[in-house]
Amino acid sequence: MKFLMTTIAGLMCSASLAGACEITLRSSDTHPDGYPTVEGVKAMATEVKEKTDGRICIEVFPSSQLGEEKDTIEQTQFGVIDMVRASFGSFNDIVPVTQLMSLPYLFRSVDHMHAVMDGPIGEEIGAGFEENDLIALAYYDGGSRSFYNSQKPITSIEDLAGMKFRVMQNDVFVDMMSALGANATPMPYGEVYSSIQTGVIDGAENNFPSYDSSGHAEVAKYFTLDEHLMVPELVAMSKASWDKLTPEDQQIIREAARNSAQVQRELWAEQEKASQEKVEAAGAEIITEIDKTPFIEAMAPVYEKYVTTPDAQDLVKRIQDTQ
Ligand code: GTR
Repeated sequence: MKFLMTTIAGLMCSASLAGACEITLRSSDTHPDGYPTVEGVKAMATEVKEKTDGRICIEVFPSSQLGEEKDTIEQTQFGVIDMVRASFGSFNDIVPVTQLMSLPYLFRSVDHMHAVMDGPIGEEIGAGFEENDLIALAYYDGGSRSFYNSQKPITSIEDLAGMKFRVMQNDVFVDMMSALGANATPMPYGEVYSSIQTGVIDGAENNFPSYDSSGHAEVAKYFTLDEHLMVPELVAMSKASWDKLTPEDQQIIREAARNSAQVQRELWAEQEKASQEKVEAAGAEIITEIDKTPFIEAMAPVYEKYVTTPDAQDLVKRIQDTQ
């Protein structure tokens, strides 16, 4: 008992030395603890805590504890949640320009995506979130997304005909599936595992770390590396929470978020490799020999539907021209 009292007194003392949290920002993520995006925001939290002498704390809620991605984005807009880390795909209905940024085969490679997002285009797009009550803080890596399913190895576009795939809840991805001759079933991430298991859908599409950590690899063992999507991922803050901060604290948060993107990208590169190895060892069949040309060509109607205004055409061209 005495030991316990001394320990508690010691803890209280060190807490007051470090400074108690005056502001606690709640941050949501769909992924579990240990996933690169969760660890990225935790690294940001450590830096913010240090630089504010413990005044500002960021508490990360992993595994969709605060809700599925689209709902948590809306809650962040309203200031119910302070921060969210989510894919651009989930922002499509809220921040229109993210639709263009989610177009299939828009980015040639992950390096191309980084060059675009880390340059003036990324700045411009980030600034656009503000009119939707969100502050874009940092772009994280989500690698490339490919199809996986429980039925058969897919080696060509023809193999997709009539199959049912879960996509994120947005129109671009539904249209992408139709253009490929398949059927899209939009649904939240958290419902995908059981939907594959019970045969409601044949499969889904994602990157290796998600395919692995969600357990989808257990129920859909055929993975085709067609890399149809490279979608930026974002750490965003509620404008309502942001506006309550002093300009100095805003600066600390912005910088810590940017620095955390470097941490996240390094963790991402390691996790991508580790997850691929893990799912392969567990029996997933990875089809790497795939001609992407027919997939890319099939996307013409999707581009025609979404890249309509001169501004949209200009943005897509600037992205394509970025080296
Ligand atoms: C993951 C992404 C999540 C979420 C998920 C999904 O790769 O990191 O933000 O978008 O995919 O498919 O819903």
